[in-house]
Amino acid sequence: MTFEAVLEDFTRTIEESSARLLSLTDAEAAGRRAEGKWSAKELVGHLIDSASNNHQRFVRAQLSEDLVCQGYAQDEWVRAQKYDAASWPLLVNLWKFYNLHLAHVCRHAPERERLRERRRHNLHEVGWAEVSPAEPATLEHLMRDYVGHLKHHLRQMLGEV
Ligand code: NI
Repeated sequence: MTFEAVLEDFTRTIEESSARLLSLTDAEAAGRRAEGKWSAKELVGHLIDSASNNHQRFVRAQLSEDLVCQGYAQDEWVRAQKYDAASWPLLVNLWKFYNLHLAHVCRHAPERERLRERRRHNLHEVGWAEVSPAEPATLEHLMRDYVGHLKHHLRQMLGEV
């Protein structure tokens, strides 16, 4: 898939999924599918954390030589922010508009930065899909990986997206 097609799909996914998520009631979104699993509120919270961390990465990568990114302890982040006690429409809308901005950031990253090969990276540690530390990585790779992770969690919540 071309990068342009990835971004079109990303934008359509944000619009369609946010509408479907907003049709859940607050109680439905707070309910757990299984003991120890995240509720929909916590999953969207996790996606907000992913958006905010990757926002930093997408911008910082354009201003630095390497692609060494800070990680975050995802379960602790979800717990610390009490996503279960947050308003469902607020969470979904925050997720939606944050991601529409990220689509804008991805679309406008200069191609030379987006495709520049970076020998020093830690995508094998912070990325969602497997990447070899021995191979150079690009910012586009990180952006595609971000969208892949987002769609993976939406499938958990909504089925096929
Ligand atoms: Ni995740």
